[in-house]
Amino acid sequence: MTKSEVLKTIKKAKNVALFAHKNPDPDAYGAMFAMREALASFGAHADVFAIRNEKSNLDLIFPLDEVKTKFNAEEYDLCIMLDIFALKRINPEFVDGLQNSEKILIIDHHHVGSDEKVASENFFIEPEKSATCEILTDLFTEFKIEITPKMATYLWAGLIGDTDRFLHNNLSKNVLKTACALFEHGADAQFVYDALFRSVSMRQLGLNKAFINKLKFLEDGKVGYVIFTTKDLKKLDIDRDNLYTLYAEIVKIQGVEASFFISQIDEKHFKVSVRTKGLDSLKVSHKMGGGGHTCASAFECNMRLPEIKRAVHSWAKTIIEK
Ligand SMILES: [Mn+2]
Repeated sequence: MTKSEVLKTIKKAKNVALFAHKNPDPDAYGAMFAMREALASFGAHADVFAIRNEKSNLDLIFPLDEVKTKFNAEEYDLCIMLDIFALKRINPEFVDGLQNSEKILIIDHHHVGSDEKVASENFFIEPEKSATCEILTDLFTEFKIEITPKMATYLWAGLIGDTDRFLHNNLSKNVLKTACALFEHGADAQFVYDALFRSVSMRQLGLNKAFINKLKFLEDGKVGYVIFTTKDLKKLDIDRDNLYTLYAEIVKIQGVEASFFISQIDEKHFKVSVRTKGLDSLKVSHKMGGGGHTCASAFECNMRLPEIKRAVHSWAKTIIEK
């Protein structure tokens, strides 16, 4: 889709349902809530759909009490999927409804793998962008949709979240331009920083301690990994959804080129988050049926703990071989 086709589609809609990927992060929520405001500015009604995690620092930034969980496709003339292009990474509760919906528009920045399916023919995907919130800032600016301070704060949270405060290698001139623009539109930058990065709970500290104790290395220290089982999480009184704060920590270690953050969903089901300093993480994630970006991707697999412990050795070999 061209930008003007995107604009036409959203301007025509009266009732819009907004979706993002499971376990929404600041970019997912930022894109949905900013889009909701944009739609309201030209008279359309929009609802944000999400299965929210337990209360967290994200509640400080986004009005998460307003998210809806029961989706009836007939009530909407347009569904917009933000920060996600594939139905398999949407909460299963919403998938049937989406498949029956009148029209789906996708706005995303994830790389589409050769064997992956985009959920609609109406898509606007820019994989070179760091965040969906970066894409939306550009679109709103070009479409002359006013970015209010509230919208700027949502978009800023997404930009800061997906670049990890301009740390990741998805940094570009446009990221910095976007940051400047949002700042000018009144984004409450310090408030977002405090909420995202200066609000560590004692429980989180306990998790950090366990994380350091569990760290293991392979391939002469070039690959690091941790495994958190459901038993570990119960002991720490931590919800699996809170682990994402640690996904990018292992590749910060000197000499580590790639990392696997492995967490157990149930007895035969694990989630693996892959991070690299530049190596292609998708070599492993695409092979395992997942997706994402070169330096940050993820997949889920049906394995038991002993199998996972063996598999991580072969993933480590695959990811570092040139
Ligand atoms: Mn994103």
